Amino acid sequence: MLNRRRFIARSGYLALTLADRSLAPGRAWSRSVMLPFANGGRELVQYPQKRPLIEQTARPPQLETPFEVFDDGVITPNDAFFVRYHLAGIPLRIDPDEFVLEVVGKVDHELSLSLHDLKRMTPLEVVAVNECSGNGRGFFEPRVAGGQLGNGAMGNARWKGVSLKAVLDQAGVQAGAKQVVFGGLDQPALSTTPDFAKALDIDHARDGDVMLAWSMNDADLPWLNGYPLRLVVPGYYGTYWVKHINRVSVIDAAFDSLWMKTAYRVPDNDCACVLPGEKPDKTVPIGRLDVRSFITNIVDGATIKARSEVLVRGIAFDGGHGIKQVAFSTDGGASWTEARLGQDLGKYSFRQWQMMINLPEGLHTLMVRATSQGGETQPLVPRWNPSGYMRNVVESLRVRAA
Ligand SMILES: Nc1nc2c(c(=O)[nH]1)N[C@H]1C(S)=C(S)[C@@H](COP(=O)(O)O)O[C@H]1N2
Ligand SMILES: [Mo]
Repeated sequence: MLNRRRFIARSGYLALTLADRSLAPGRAWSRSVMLPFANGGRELVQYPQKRPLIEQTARPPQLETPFEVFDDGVITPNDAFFVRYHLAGIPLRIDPDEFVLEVVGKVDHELSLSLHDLKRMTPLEVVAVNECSGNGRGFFEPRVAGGQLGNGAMGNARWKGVSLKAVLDQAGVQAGAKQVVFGGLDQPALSTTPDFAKALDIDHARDGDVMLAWSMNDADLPWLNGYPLRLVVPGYYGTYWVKHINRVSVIDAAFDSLWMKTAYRVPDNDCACVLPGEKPDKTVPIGRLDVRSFITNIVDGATIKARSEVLVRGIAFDGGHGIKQVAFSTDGGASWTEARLGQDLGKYSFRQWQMMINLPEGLHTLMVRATSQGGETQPLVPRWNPSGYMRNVVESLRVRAA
């Protein structure tokens, strides 16, 4: 079934062949899913190194994780991890022995580092959530333009690499440096489209947490998640996590590009929101993940056993303070009980929680609401912005106890 999309790995040389899927014959495992909003029908498709995932677009491949995966464990498996690209020209051949990362710009010594060079430096590991800014965009009311994602454009992994600070220190950042710009191997299909590049302020780039990662969950990065090297920006939206990164450029001005100045901006206010349908006066680049929580083992509309102990569990995360509390309601938010938190894998990770409930026969609304160590909590009413970013309204599910 993968003969049209082959993954070739031999003697250290890797190449990915993605089929022209419009010509592909029917797929044996062909299944589809219905995301819970209008026009939510999606196909499941299988790419190299991936299990069947929800197809958002084919060119470039954009794949969403089926939500039930988040109930399997606190770490998202590599083959289930979502995939987001902007440009159709994704790299199809990469030789890890030839690959180099260039460090250029306002530095004392420009560097050209091989994977081997990077792997000789002091390694760093972190468990961190990568979430797309538009995760859950399909639920916005009124609807907004952009990928109509369910809640599967997120994942939690153990990343291993080297701190960006160590690499910048080796290059010697010069006085007057303002930002660091990151570029990857993917390219626009048309020369009129700007190349995908993102920037961080110099202090953020040197905070010791931002890293150049070659490993995800103790394996090489999957091709579609940025093989052989990607930026990991713990606590920040996925847009900054540049994949196939091969260029780090230190500049003495604010980076002027579509991807910083036009796209990935949110209203410049405390809620990053405006009244539904309105336009913000002023915007800023999107930053840290807002706090969220999900029920993972029960779906909306499910029937559960009445008058018996039923286990409910899920995940919570935020932009790097760590989860302080997860509150659970079985009466539509009238009263709340604290859930039990699972193992702490660090402040950037998903945190599992669980709760026992016991409900009489009838219809009930279950709600979950997380609070971070920074005191941030989820709103009960959805916030809205024209790009459909940062959704974090309290999730609620209706169940029938019988
Ligand atoms: N090179 C490159 N890196 C990229 C992107 C891209 O289009 N090209 N998209 C970004 C966005 S918007 C997101 S949400 C994350 C998604 O990471 P993933 O595909 O590994 O899940 O990658 C980021 N890094
Ligand atoms: Mo994204």
